Amino acid sequence: MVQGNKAMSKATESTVSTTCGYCGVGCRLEVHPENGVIASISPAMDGPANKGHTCLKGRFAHQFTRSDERLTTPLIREGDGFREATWDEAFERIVSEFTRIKSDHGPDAIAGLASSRATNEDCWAMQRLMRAAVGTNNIDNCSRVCHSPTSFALRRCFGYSGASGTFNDIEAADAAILIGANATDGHPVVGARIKQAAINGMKLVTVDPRRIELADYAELHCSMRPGTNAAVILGLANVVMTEGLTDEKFIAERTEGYEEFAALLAEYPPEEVERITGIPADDIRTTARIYATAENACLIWGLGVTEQRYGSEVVQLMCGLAMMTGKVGRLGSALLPLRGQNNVQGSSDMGALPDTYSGYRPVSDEAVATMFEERWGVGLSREKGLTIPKMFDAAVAGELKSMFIFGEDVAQTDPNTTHVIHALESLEFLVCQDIFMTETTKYADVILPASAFLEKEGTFINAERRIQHVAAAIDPPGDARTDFEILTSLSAALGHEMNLATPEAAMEEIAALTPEFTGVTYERLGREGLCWPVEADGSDAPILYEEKFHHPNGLGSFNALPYREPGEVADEEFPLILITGRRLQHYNAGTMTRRTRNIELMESDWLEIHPEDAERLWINEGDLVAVRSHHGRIEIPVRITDRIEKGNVFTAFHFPELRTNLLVGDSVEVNTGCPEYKVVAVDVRAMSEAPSDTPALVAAD
Ligand SMILES: Nc1nc2c(c(=O)[nH]1)N[C@H]1C(S)=C(S)[C@@H](COP(=O)(O)OP(=O)(O)OC[C@H]3O[C@@H](n4cnc5c(=O)[nH]c(N)nc54)[C@H](O)[C@@H]3O)O[C@H]1N2
Ligand SMILES: Nc1nc2c(c(=O)[nH]1)N[C@H]1C(S)=C(S)[C@@H](COP(=O)(O)OP(=O)(O)OC[C@H]3O[C@@H](n4cnc5c(=O)[nH]c(N)nc54)[C@H](O)[C@@H]3O)O[C@H]1N2
Ligand code: SF4
Ligand SMILES: [Mo]
Repeated sequence: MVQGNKAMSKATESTVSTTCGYCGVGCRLEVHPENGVIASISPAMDGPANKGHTCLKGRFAHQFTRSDERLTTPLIREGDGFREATWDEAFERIVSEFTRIKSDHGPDAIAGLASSRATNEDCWAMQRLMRAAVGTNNIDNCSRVCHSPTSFALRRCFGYSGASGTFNDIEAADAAILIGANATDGHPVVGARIKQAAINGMKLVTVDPRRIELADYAELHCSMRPGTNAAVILGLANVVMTEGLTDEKFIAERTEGYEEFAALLAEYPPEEVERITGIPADDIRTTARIYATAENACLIWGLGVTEQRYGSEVVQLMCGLAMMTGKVGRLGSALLPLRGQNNVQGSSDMGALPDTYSGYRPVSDEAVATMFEERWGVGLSREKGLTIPKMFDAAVAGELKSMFIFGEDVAQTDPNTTHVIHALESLEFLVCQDIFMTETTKYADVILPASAFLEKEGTFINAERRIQHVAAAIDPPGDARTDFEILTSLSAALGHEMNLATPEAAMEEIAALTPEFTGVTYERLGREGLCWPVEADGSDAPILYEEKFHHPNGLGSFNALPYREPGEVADEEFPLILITGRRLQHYNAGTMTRRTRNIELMESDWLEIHPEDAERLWINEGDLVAVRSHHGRIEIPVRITDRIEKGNVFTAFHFPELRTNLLVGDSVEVNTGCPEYKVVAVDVRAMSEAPSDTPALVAAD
């Protein structure tokens, strides 16, 4: 397969059409390699999500591919460091350790993480490796810490785990509510589409505790207390109900459970919602009217909704709001979760999850499990595996002995760094497969050098459920191999030969075993891609639920879920709420963007604080401050801005040296285990005033 890739990239020295490997927008790119390196990248004019545009990451952040710091050879731990090794040595080590751990403790003492940065075919191989070669359902991906609440809620209310429409709904909508998503930074090309639509007359309402850039283009910005989204949605639905703005026909013919939902709404009049959320009652009324009276309107959301203690409940309430107004199932009326990583939709669709096979079919489903057993020729576990937070707990408890972490930097990006590092240190054997050394690889026993998206073939699925082709433009550096080759050959070394010679063969298997992918072939994907479910004849589904929901009775379900307080609240000792999120210039762990010229645009991070809080705390612009939470302490310079509300502070998590996630605790979403990254009670002090010690921390625990 490596040879296949090499041959392919040499054969196409001119232009290679592919899909961006950063965010879930899924921009199509034209890559121009020259002499084996990437000379430039331009946007594909016919890219369905980007229509001739890109952001600064997709277009310019490719120099990381030729960074001197790329991993180019397998590494094996030796003392405090690593020594270079051959692929055979690295594989032998993994096989002998996995075999030992399996025979001593059983296969469930091993767990794997699949990379949502990698392709569907890579993630397919990874979940198959864990299930069939190792024998466990301990497999998860970063959707856990991201939009798993969205997936849970959409399946429960509507049936499918994915947006109900595409980004084309934005231009077709007369109104939109953007809640908990900072699209101009996180999904810049979609942010630009929302901006343009607003300029062209779409009525936009933004709901966010920060005055995000898109608030400047909105009809109304609702600034709210973090963690109170449920009350906001219940308030909007209350107004819709009391003002008679419901779509009675839609409710009667297409849904169930409305009576109970309506009964709950009576408890959330706008004045009560103002008390909980801080949004003026009249703004709740205005927002509800804008949404409900528009002929077509969209609900668009991000992590401000999901990375919360009750995130999956809020998404269910949003489904209720859409159904009671009949705003789902047609062009311009869509529910659009802005999925994060380039392939987080796909890695989950592929079944890189502890409880489901591809297409979200439970591992306990006898018929499904038997079908996989027949195809793969092995017995498969019917037991649900561990989610990411549970893996770390099990490692600390001594029950989980080994992890295989493929393309995730958990020691930087997962919450409560102290606990994560304790977990990684507790493992007997850790394998990492990445393109760079990371915070996580520091704890590895074996490191496998892999390839980035510009160096391999496969497919990604964007936030529109759109399956798009990914092509290799250059070769992997040194002895690095494609993720697909590593995973399939490691599986064979572990005794399970997958017989998947190429990523395309993997897609054939995915299509054969997964109803939503039945009609998918590389040829059919073409330049436009296909939005799953794809029928046998190749027809796809940009708009879901036109006639019925994907439930056995065809009905959408309302769920009556009350507002509940977030897991952490400010108190005397920790009087401010820290919100974490993203910056335009950098991407998640930052391993890639920090190794491009984006670093010149943003060298490090800062803490945003409101002018009145800064004054009260004797803090000036640029001062270094100490930020302390129940869980840890960091130091960071401040920027004073009135884009953040009094009482809140904000920073991102792209710079390992700042260690933001030391501050975040163990509070997770009730149904899915998604961390509550968005609400952390903290204390901020000028360094001169700050207690520098741990004693205060111990006392707080
Ligand atoms: N440049 C860049 N782009 C990225 C990424 C990146 O790291 N950098 N990462 C990618 C990934 S993995 C993801 S998941 C997406 C995430 O994209 P977004 O979902 O847009 O991500 P965030 O910036 O984390 O959070 C969004 C907003 O939620 C708001 N918020 C916080 N608490 C609340 C609340 O209680 N209620 C409401 N309504 N809002 C709240 C924050 O103020 C913030 O503006 O971005 C993807 N794109
Ligand atoms: N405080 C705070 N923390 C957060 C969040 C937040 O809002 N606040 N958001 C969370 C969210 S939504 C997410 S999704 C996570 C993301 O967290 P991660 O998934 O850890 O972050 P990434 O930087 O996207 O990528 C992980 C690793 O994949 C490697 N990689 C990239 N491409 C490839 C490839 O093709 N193959 C291989 N083998 N490796 C590759 C990169 O070098 C990197 O080390 O962070 C979470 N952390
Ligand atoms: S918007 Fe997202 S997919 Fe498009 S170029 Fe930027 S990072 Fe890539
Ligand atoms: Mo994410």
